[in-house]
Amino acid sequence: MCQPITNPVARSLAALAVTALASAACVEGAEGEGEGEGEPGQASASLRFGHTVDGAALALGTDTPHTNAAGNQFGVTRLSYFVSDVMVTLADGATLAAPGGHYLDHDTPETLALPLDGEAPAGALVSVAFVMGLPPALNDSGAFPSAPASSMEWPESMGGGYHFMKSEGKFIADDGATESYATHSGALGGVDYSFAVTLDASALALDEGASTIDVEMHVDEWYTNPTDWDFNDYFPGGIMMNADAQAILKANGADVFALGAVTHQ
Ligand SMILES: [Cu+2]
Repeated sequence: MCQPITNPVARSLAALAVTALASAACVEGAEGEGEGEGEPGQASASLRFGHTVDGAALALGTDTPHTNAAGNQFGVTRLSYFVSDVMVTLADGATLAAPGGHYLDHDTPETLALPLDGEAPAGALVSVAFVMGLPPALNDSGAFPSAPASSMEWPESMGGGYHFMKSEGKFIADDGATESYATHSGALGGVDYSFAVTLDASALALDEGASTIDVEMHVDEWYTNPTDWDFNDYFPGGIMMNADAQAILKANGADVFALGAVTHQ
C-alpha cells in the first residue's frame, strides 16, 4: 500500500522530487496488482444497450429507410422493452447481477445504462445473460407503477402484466400505402413468451475498476430467422391477441442480441 512520506527531509526541494517519483511508482503498482501480491483488483460493470438496423445505429422517425427480410420497407418510431434478471459471469465463477425487471427505451438514454450490483475480481468473462421480457415471477400488474415503464401495461382482460416490447413504426404496405405497425409482445392466455438470452463473452474481460459492456439489439432480426415476418400479414391490425405472432417473435428473438465492446472507464 502507499504510505505517506513523513521523513523530515521531504521538506527540501530535492526530497519533493523523490516523493513525486515514489508516488508515480506507487500508482503504477496499484494499477497492476491492486491490493496484495498477485491478486486481481476489483471490477464493476454496467451494461449499455444500443439498437441497430442492418448494422447501422437506429434512428427513430416516421420515414421507412429499412427493408426487412420479407422485403417490407419500414422505419421505427418507438422502441421500448423490458430485460430481466441480468447476470454477467466471470471465468472464476464470480457474477455481477442486476436482478428484477428493467425498462429500456431508445428515446430515453438514461434507461439504456444498467448498472450491475457489486464487484468481482477483474478477469475474463464467460457470459452475459438476461431474460428478454418479464418472466412470470416478475410480470405482475402494478409492479411498475411509474411512467414511463407503466406505459407498458398489458390489458387485464388479456392476463395483465406488461408488454415485453413495443416496437412501433411505419411500413409500406403491398398496396403502396404507408401504414402503422405495432410489434407488441407479451404473455398471452397464460403462455409466457419471454425468453432467456445467453451471450458468449469469452472474448472479453473486465479490468480493475469500472467498465461498460455494450449489448446491441439488432432490430431487423426480430423479423427473420427462422420466420420472415411480412408486416402485411399482421398490420393494419394488431398482434397482441395473436399467439402465433407471439411465438414467431419469441423464436426470431433468439438472435436479436449481440455483445459489443467492453470499455474501461
Ligand atoms: Cu400492445
